[in-house]
Amino acid sequence: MGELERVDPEVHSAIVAEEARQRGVLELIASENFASRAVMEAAGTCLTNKYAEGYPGRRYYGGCEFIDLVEDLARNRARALFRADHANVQPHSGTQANMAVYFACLKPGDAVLGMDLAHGGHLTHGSPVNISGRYFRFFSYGVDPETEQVDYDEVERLARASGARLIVAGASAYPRILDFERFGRIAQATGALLMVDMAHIAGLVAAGEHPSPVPHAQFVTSTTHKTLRGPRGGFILCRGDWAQEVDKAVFPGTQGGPLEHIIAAKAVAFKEASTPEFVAYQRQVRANARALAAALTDLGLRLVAGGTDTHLVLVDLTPLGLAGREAEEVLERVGITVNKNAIPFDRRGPTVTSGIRLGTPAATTRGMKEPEMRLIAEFIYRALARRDDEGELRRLRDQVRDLVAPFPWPQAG
Ligand code: DSN
Repeated sequence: MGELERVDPEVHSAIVAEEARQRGVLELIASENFASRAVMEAAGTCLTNKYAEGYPGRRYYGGCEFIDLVEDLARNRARALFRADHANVQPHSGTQANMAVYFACLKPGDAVLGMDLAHGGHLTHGSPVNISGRYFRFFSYGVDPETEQVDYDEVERLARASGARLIVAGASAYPRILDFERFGRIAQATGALLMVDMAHIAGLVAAGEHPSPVPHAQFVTSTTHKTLRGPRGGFILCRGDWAQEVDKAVFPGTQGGPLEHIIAAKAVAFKEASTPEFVAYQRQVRANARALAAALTDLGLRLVAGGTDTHLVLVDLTPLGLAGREAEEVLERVGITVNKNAIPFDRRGPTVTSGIRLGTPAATTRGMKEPEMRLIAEFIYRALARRDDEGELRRLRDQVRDLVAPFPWPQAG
């Protein structure tokens, strides 16, 4: 019996059950992944015991010799991986990273232009229910109704009309390449700063599978746990002339003690992301998303923006007469985990939605390739089209179990 099981059997059994769930289902949530054993080991260490407010060499606590080593490794690896002037690896999450950049370069009430959450943006890009939308005057751009892709002329028009001090680019449900070079030109032409939130695509960027925002933006924020496949957390890259402001905005501006065990795990993830194996993995993530998109389209489903260039696919369920919430529930019953997601110009609210978002990072980590993607598309279609047929749903649950069983779960000890 392990120590956790002895001390706290309730937490232990919930963790064991969650592990069985992760192993036994097909994980298609676009923002999830399976971190490696090495990342998990680093996260579960004595570094959790240490207070280290401040930065390497300038801490408010004694005993930081080894903590400094770890944080320097993480910072230097992040800078090298993304070819950035400066990295801050302390943000506890993507939201914290975004808040710190706002705190570094804006005053309350400043005008900011970000992507509409309902068109694929993120809560922290100015949603009225988020602190970003409460403290700053956010204006939103969306996608073109025809192409369902960002209309850059419209972004430029809105940037001028709003007098935005900051433009925020980046999305959580946008399946096409974002043109960061164009965003950079718009920011320059309108006198705005540019922040790119690359949380979803950071792994693709690291591997050269998506153009990098770093040369075009003063600030790049990210999480570490999505395509990048590290521990749950965030980080910020910025130009050298913003380094001090960004560091001050993270600590003491918006956070206290950094989570050094998680920073150690981030360092491991940045190291893993600089290997040829990681580049091959990201290539397969995209190839799988394209295969999934093509198979879903062949089965008659409509995809937002006509397909994908990235790791995710957004399915419009309107032609099936189905809401996203219902589809998420049906798919969960057959062992396929997805999330309901608004589609552009959605007529349903955010807790119901007309779409589902599918992503390939986790399934690709388990080793799945194009043939599995074609099967997955067929399973999804059958589950949605025959959602009232209990026998078919039972058969599909067995087929999903058989599909995932031979693919190793990377965290197996
Ligand atoms: N909640 C994340 C996602 O699922 O995309 C973004 O923060």
